[in-house]
Amino acid sequence: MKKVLTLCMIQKDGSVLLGMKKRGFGQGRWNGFGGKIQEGESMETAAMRELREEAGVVAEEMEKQGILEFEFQGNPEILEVHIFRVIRFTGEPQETEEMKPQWFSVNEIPFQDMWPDDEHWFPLFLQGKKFHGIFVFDGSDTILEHQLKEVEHIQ
Ligand code: 6U4
Repeated sequence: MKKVLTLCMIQKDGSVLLGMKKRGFGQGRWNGFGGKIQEGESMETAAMRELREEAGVVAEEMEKQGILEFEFQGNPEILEVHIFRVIRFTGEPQETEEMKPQWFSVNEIPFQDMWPDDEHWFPLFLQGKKFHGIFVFDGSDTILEHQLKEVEHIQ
């Protein structure tokens, strides 16, 4: 059983926009913006909608940069998260019901208050590299095993 999710990341002038998730999955952690795909949406349209709903930002150009699979021990459902880099956008980030957005310098990413996998793949993301990864979690704080590799192309 696979559940496909989107995750939008914005990097601009040496900073990355993250949102403090106020509710739902990943509550209390800084993260990119994204979520589930609704009926009739393409993955990219879904990613853009979530970015607008959660951060008040309209993406004008995006590029897929990574695919990560997450498995939680004891749970047959696998999350497949497609990570998009937002290349151009309009609008100022705004706090919404779901997220409190904030810019972080690339040297001060708050990894201790993020999903534990982020520390692994952020360096590739920040360098503009494309990547695939698999992370197996025990609960939401412990990574039991992982694989991460740089790839030439993302499907
Ligand atoms: P709704 O439908 O709003 O109740 P919610 O529980 O808020 O859903 P969802 O499913 O919309 O969450 O989005 C979860 C978001 O978290 C997606 O953008 C993917 C992202 N995500 C999930 N696991 C992650 C992980 N291990 N590391 C990471 N992002 C993750 O950086």
